[in-house]
Amino acid sequence: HNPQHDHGLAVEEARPEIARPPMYQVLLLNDDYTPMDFVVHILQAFFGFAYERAHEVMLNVHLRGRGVCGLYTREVAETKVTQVNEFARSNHHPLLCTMEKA
Ligand code: TYC
Repeated sequence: HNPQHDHGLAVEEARPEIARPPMYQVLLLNDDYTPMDFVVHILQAFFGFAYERAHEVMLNVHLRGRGVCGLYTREVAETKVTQVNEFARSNHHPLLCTMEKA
């Protein structure tokens, strides 16, 4: 009831901590055909990297085979993966975007 009318007894409700949600890494996979400039554009448009950092991340994927583009909750990660793969396909590139639990 109204805490103003309580006297001497605890008035604070328990406030259980909300668990942090599981996080997912969104990854780009290398391939031999997708143009480097297209991957740089993806990293800027979908993952918020500035041009110079996007170029570094692209080169890292090119050289190492795969690379992390960002860390998101499950639904946001799923949306990124779907949007990137649809955008790549609509531009006739084989680029693959995937996600993994962090
Ligand atoms: N390997 C591609 C090329 O040489 C470039 C590339 C980079 C492709 C990153 C995909 O996720 C990728 N044109």
